[in-house]
Amino acid sequence: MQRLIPVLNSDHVPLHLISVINTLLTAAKEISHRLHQGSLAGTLGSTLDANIQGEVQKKLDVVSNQLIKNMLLETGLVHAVASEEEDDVVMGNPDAKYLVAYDPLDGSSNIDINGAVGTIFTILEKPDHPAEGTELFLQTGDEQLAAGYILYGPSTLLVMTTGRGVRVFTLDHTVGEFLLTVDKITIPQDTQEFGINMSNQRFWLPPMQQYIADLLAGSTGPRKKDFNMRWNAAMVSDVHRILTRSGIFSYPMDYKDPKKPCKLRLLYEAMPMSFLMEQAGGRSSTGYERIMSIQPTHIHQRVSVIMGSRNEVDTCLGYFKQHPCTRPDSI
Ligand code: AFP
Repeated sequence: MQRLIPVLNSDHVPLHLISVINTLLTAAKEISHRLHQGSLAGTLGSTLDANIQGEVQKKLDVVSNQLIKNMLLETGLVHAVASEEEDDVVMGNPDAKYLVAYDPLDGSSNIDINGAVGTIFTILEKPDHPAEGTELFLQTGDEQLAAGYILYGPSTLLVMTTGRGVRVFTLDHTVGEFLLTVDKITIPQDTQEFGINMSNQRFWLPPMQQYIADLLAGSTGPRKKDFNMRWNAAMVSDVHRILTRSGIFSYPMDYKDPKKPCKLRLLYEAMPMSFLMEQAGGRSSTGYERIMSIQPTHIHQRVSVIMGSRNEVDTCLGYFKQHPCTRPDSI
């Protein structure tokens, strides 16, 4: 099986970009080890602090964030990093050209129940025009150079793209190398499986309520086929299921907390996952627009997410067209 570096070389990925990706994976190997140690590593449980998102930080959120940030900045190849766990952008080498935005431990509410969690990352280039701080990262998803996630499950997987399709690498713990195990992912265009947090159903916009109601009606309803549901409460795990066997995943905007109508973050969750979805032949939308086209206005901006098998996402988007409701400003 091929190791990561020769594969990225064959994809004509610049050497310094390969180094940045490899550094992320060095941090990921340490995170994987600490997760698999569980209680023995003394890093389960929560801290007494909350991040800028207002979420209580798990001890491993903090540890993972520090590991990734420090290792990336030590390379001298990174101009700045943005993280779910950092209020602001952290500047690196002013002469370097790569920007890295990441969610160090997505799904961290699963840590204490031994559930799957992951690291999500996207790599951008410092813009040609003068820009500082958060402005550096305000680029559309189409500007991404590379994106992916490391899924810490029964096996530790790297799923990534540099714009030439989606590949899967599996960590061989015996030699500490990520080895190519899937050369190219193509998502089936149709599906019978959906992922959404049903407890928010009464807060969704009417088009999403109607779309999901028709899925639940199954073969007795307008879709004339039954659907299965899965919800892992970790985007990395739900997205990996879709990349592996089809599906549609959504965390739509809802009126549960008017101050926070959307949950998922655009820069370091929705954008990288949308890059993977489109590279694998899928679709990714807010319900009103392609996520990869959105011009971010803030590094912690949230967005409504509907992504997965192309034909199923198009069917869902049809409900937003058929049931026009006033488009909320927030999505
Ligand atoms: P945490 O990292 O706080 O566990 O949140 C994970 C997440 O951002 C995303 O990975 C999941 O799809 C979504 O939240 C789950 O949200 P609910 O807990 O509301 O289902």
